[in-house]
Amino acid sequence: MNTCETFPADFCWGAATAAYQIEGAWNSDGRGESIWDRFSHTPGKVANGDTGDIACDHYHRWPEDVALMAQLGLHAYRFSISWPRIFPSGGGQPNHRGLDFYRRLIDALCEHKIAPVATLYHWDLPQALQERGGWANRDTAYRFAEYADLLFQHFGAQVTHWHTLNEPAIVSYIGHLHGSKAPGTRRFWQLGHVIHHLLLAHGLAVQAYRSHRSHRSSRLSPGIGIVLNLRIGHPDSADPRDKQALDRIDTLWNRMFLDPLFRGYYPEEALRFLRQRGVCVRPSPGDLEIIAAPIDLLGLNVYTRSIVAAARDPLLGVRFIPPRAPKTAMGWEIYPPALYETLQLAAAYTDLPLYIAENGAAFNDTPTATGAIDDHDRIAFLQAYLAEAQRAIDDGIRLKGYFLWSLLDNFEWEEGYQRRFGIVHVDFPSGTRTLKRSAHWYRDLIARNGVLR
Ligand code: IFM
Repeated sequence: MNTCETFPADFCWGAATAAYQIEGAWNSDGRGESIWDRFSHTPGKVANGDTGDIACDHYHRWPEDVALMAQLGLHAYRFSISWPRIFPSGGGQPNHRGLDFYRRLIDALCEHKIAPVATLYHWDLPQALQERGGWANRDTAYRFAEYADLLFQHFGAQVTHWHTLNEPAIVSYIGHLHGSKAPGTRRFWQLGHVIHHLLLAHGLAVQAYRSHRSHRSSRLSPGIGIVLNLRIGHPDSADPRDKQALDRIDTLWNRMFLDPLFRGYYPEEALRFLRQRGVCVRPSPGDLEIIAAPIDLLGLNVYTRSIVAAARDPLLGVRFIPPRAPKTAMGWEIYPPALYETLQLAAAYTDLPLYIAENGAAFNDTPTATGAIDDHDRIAFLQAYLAEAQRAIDDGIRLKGYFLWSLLDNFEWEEGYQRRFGIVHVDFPSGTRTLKRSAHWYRDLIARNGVLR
């Protein structure tokens, strides 16, 4: 007989998306160009030459998407706001047609009693700001604070949670060092400025939020935080050099963000390592106090873990070993304890309410002859990760909610449309949405507030 493992009565069940990945309408209603438009329009950057020009056409189909969310019984919806829709050239006069779009979306969510959870920066910097140095330029942090301030003024009464940045480590290391994501630069020497200005932007936005807040009550108590993708790693072997490589990754990827946010300093080992390679992190007086100002919640994105070995790589001196265990279509190892270990790492830094802001998997979903999508592999993945969420709650970790990535199949960055993370299938040529089996499973899970085992 099945047993049902229930979650706390006030647990929040949601789903997540991001503007560039679903909206499309890339040049409609006054929207400016973003670094992702520029990147995806550059031949060779994205698989199959895919772009976010149309994506899921959510910009036009949002009423249908909100209806789907209501059908699933979501308590909350995590979406991101496209900065170039609001400030087409990064600053100056706001674009009212952009604000109107989010006004309509947020109103509709509220009408359906779905709490809006808005991310301010999910990677789509206005290209105009990139041309002035992007995140390597300190001024971008101030432009971000102005943008955030405007959104708090417009939507502060309805948006329950604000996330300042999504995954600043990806923006820093993959966008500015590895170069496989926009803006696609490989300027190691700029890395320290990029990381610091992202964190400063976060802190300045928190300051702006505190200066005018007004909120309705909902299942979520209102607040602001940041979303990190901490890297859970294990060494490839017992060789102490592999352990050292793992520690380096932990310092550069995790502690480089956690320490300034929660302790008010950058980790000395990271600063030394970067300095030896000509990378400087130069906070101005008062910056670290701004960055470490109290927040209300912490979001965590969890997918996999990394197996790390020492390598002769001149930059970081590490190598990521391909998984030997089962993996998703992204090539990422299916490793459910990553969810527990991530929460544990976060809880060592803070006793704030924690949210899984993204968790999910891409698989090669194939519709049956009748068009149904029986994504048992995704359901098994989610079930195993949610068991770890339950374990964390049982162990006293303050996990308050879970956002499944993703509501819809969407534009998976440099992988284009070939990777499907949605619990709702999107037929990209026509835009037709079809609930996968996992969507029905998630709806039932939400209704009973627990996982059947
Ligand atoms: O699609 C992305 C999302 O934009 C950020 N977190 C990871 C997801 C899967 O790669």
